[in-house]
Amino acid sequence: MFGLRLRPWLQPGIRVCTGSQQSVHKLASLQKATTLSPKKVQSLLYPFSELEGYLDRSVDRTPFQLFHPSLKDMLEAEKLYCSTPTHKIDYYVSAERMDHAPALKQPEVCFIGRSNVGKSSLIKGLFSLTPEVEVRVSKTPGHTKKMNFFRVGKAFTIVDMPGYGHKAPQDFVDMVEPYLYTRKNLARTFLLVDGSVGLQRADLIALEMCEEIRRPYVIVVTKIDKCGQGALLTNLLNLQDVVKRQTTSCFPQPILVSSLHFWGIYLLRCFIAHVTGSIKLTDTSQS
Ligand SMILES: Nc1nc2c(ncn2[C@@H]2O[C@H](COP(=O)(O)OP(=O)(O)O)[C@@H](O)[C@H]2O)c(=O)[nH]1
Ligand SMILES: [Mg+2]
Repeated sequence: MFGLRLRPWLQPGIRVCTGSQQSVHKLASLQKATTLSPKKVQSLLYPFSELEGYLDRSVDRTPFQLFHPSLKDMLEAEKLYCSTPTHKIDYYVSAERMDHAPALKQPEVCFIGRSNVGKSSLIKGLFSLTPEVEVRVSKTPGHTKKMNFFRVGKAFTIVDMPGYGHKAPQDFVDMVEPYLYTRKNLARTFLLVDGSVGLQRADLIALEMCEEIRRPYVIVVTKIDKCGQGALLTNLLNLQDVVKRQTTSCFPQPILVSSLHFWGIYLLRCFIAHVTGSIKLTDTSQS
C-alpha cells in the first residue's frame, strides 16, 4: 500500500542541493537517497511502514498515516532546506530569556523535550544539506541553556529550546513555558520523546503543559534506531494511547525519526514546510 513511484520525480532539472565546502552526508538529500533500494527508501521516507507488519489487524493504522505526503511534495519541501544567496539558512541568535527573543515575523516552529532526547541532532539532520549551519550537539545533558534561533530564509524559523528534566527544570519554567504562551508567530511545537525508552515522567509533565497552553503540537519520536522494533512498537502504542486519552491539542500522528540514519527526516522537513505555509501540498493521499 505504500508502493512508491520514484522515477517520474528523478528527472534532470530538479534542483539538487549540493551543500557547501563541508561534506554533505550521502542521505541528506532525498533525491540522492531515492537511488537506494525501494525497501530502504520506503523506511527512510515513511519509517512507520517498517513497523506496520508487526501490528495486529485490530489496530487502527489511520492515526499513523494522516500526514503522508507524496515524494514530489517532499522533494519540493527539500528545496527550502538548501541555502542560496536569496534564501539564506543560518544560525541567527540565542536568547537566555524570553524578553531577549528576537522579534520575527515569519512563522516559527520550536523543538522541546528532555535533555538528551535528540533536539539538536534532529535540527542538525534537518539542516544537513547546509552543514555550515552550526548546530551544537552536546555530549553533556542540559547543555542547551539558551533558545537558539535558526532562520530558514524568510520562510520560517526553527528554535532549539533548552532541555528539561535533568538538572534544568528551572530553564523549563523560565524559558519554555513563557515562550509557548506568548510567542505570536509560533506555528507548531514539536515535543520530542525518546522512542527507545518510551514516555517518561518528564515527558508527561511536558505533555500536560502543552495541553494547558492549548496551542497545536506534534510528538516526534526520536532515536528509533536505538532499540528493537518490538520495544519501539510497545512504546509507540503506549504513547498513542496517552495521546488518544489525554490530549486535545496534539496531532494524532507521532512523527518517527532517527537523526543518525535519516529515517523520517524528509517527512519532518515536509511537515514543517507545510505547517508554516511554505509549500502547498499537491497530494496527501496514500500511495
Ligand atoms: N542512536 C541515536 N542517537 C541519537 C539520535 N539523536 C541523537 N542521538 C544522541 O543522543 C545524544 C543527545 O543528543 P542531542 O541532540 O544533543 O540532544 P538534546 O539535548 O535534546 O539537544 C547525543 O549523544 C546524540 O548523538 C538518534 O537518532 N539515534
Ligand atoms: Mg541540545
